[in-house]
Amino acid sequence: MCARWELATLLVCLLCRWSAGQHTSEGTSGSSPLSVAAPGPAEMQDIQNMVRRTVRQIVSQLDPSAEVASSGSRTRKVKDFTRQFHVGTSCHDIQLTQGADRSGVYLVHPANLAQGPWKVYCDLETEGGGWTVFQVRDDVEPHENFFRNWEDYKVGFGDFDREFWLGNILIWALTNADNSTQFELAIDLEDWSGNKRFARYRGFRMGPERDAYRLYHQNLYYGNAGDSLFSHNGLPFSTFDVDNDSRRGNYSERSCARLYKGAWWYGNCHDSNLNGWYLGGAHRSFADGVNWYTWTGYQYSLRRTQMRLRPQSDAPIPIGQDTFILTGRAGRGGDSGERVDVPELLGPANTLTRP
Ligand SMILES: [Ca+2]
Repeated sequence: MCARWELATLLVCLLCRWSAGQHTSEGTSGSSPLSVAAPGPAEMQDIQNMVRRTVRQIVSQLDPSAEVASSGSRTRKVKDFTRQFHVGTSCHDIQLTQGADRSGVYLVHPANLAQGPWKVYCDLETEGGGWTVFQVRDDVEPHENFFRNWEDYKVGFGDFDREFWLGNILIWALTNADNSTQFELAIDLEDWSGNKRFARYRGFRMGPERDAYRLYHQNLYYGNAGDSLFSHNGLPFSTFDVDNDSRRGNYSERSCARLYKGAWWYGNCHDSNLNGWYLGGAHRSFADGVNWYTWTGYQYSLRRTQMRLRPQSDAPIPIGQDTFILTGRAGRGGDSGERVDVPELLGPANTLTRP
C-alpha cells in the first residue's frame, strides 16, 4: 500500500511540476510560437481537480478497498450493527438503553411511524454520540446524484458508505416523535485544504409533508462556519419538480432547485445549498455547488458535509439578540399519538433505509 501511495504521490508531483513548469516558462518567455495562453486561476483549479480525480482513479484501481481516511478513497468505512443490537426508537435510544458505543448502521423504528424498522447511520462517538446522520457529501467514487425529485428526497437515497440523504419522512419522524423533545442540529463542513468548520442549531425539526417538510430551528448558537441557515428558517422544502420557494419569474427562472441544482429549504434563493452539485472546489458557475455562503461563498463546492441530529441537552439555551424561535407545536405530526402510515417507505424506491 505504501509503495502504491508513493507511486501516486510521485505522479502528483510530476503533474504539478509539469503544470507549474508550463505556467512559468510561458510567463517568462512568452514569445515562443508554440506556447499557449497561461492558465488563469479557474483553469488551474480545473487542472488540480483533474489531477485529483486521476490519482483517485489510479489508487482505487490499485486498491479496491481504499477508504475515505486517505485521499483517493472510494467509500467510507461503515460498520453494520443491525444484527448485534435490537431495534430502538432512535440512535440516542440505542446508545442509552443498549449501551451501543460504536458508530455504524442500526435499526430504528420511530414511535410515530406505522411501518418499520428502518436502517439509519448512527454516530455514537462524536461529542457523546446519540446522533442520527441524515446527510453526507464526501469525496467518494462514484458520487451520488443529489439532483433528485420530491419522492426521492421523501424516501431517501444513496449509500451509507458513500453519500446519502436519509429521507424527509424519517427526518420528520425522528424530530417529531413526541412533543417535548427538542433536537440539536450539527452541520460539519470541510474544504479541499482540510479546513473544517461547523454550525450548531437548537430546536431543530422538520414539518410533516403537509407542511412541505418545512425547516424549523432556533438561531445559530454555536459555530465557526457562519450562519448560512438563518434565512432558511421556517421555509418549506423544494425540489426541481415541487417548487415551494418564494422566487417568481418565468418558467426557467422561477425554481431555485432548478437554477441551483439542489433540493433545499429555498426562499429566493439560498445562503446554503448542501444538496447542490458536487463540483469539487472552486467553480465558475454561480451558487449551484455544495455551497455554504458564509464560509466559502457561492463559487466553492465543499469536499465534505454532514448533517446530524440528536436530542439536545437540557442546558439553558443562550438566546441572544435577533434570535428567532420557530419551534411551536403547529404542524407536529405526533400530536394525536397516532402512527402515521407511510407506505412509500415500503416501495422499491427505498434502497437506503429498508432492512
Ligand atoms: Ca418559485
